[in-house]
Amino acid sequence: MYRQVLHNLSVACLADTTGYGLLENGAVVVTGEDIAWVGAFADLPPEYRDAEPVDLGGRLLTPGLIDCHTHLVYAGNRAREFEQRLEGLSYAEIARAGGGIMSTVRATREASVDELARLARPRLEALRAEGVTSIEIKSGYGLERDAEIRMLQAAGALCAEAGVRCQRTFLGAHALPPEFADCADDYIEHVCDDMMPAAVEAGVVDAVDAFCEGIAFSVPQVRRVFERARSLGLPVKCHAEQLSWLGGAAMSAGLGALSVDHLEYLRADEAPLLARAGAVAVLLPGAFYVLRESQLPPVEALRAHGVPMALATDANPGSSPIFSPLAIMNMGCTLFRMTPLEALAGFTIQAARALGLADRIGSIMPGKAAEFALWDCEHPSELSYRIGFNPCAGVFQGGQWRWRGEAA
Ligand code: DI6
Ligand code: FE
Repeated sequence: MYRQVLHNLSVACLADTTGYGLLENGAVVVTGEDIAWVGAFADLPPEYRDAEPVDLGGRLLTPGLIDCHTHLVYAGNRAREFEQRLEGLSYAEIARAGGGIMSTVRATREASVDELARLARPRLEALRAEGVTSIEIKSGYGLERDAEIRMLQAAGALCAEAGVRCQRTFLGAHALPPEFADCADDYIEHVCDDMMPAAVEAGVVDAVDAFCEGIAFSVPQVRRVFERARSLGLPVKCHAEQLSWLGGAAMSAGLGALSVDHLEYLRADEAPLLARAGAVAVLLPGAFYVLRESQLPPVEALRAHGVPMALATDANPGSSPIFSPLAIMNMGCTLFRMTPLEALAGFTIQAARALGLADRIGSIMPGKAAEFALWDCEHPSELSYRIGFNPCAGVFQGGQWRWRGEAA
């Protein structure tokens, strides 16, 4: 099998979350698509001395970034709503008036799989230009069986064509569609008994999510969705305590959720419960920033109790029209007081845990997939430091380099 030794580089291994695991004058041996060895170049074992040398010019190598919470596939445009919020309407008021998520739903229902993939392609390219090699993409703008399936088909096709690792998440319980106005329980039954099994049958679902919120679904409704998902053998994750406290995070963690996401209104005394359940807290400072939220997630309590904290873009047309993981890392530090190490871990090893894929991706260790981002940086703290400057030189995935700026 083809073997290469990447050398003349610093490596931030992120093998655990206590430090960057920085190796100066490091080397990484790649066999096919897997990492075979990592260490100081001076210690390269004799059996790898005939591997093809690849000189990386003294740059910094990190695990490929993992964006573990996105709504990347959608049609339509919500810039007008951005203006309305600036004129004084709240996100929840716009949603209640039939705008917000429902406005994206109307456009998404009209779009074919090809059209959805075409619209999402430049968004995925923006993420990849900043080092993303794995992404989670949710449905949730179809809110009817076939439109939800089309969204997930588009997500899969888009990522397959780009060579990006993808987790597809069924988010049928994202908002109440107009066909079920005032009948939320009936819609939840439809999600559980028709939409979810059909999407699973179509082979497009890797996980199930729900929006547990006053403007969306209650804790008992989300519990029904998750119990159905578990009965189909699917992992669950939850949009919880974003705009208010309902207790969705604790309920989800109790059902073994991979992650609970947003969490601005999580109570500090719930952190031990998340820690015990092993749920990852996925923090989304982009939505916090765009919605001009003032309630901070209880980061200190999460840290103190050892709850793994991931970061993600939440890329979506409403609350987080942000396609820059580096900007999100900066926001994690500036707005949420995370450290640059927590921010990088949040986009690598902790994000891998949030997807249930930590045995395969998220750190540079022998046996894991060889999926890297290469940076013109001297130190990993630089990745959280700037806004609007992209030092990514390229990504390595599927056994090959994609240099930034080179045609795909
Ligand atoms: N919370 C969010 O921030 C996104 N979905 C959700 O449940 C927003 C989706 C949108 O506004 O289109
Ligand atoms: Fe979201």
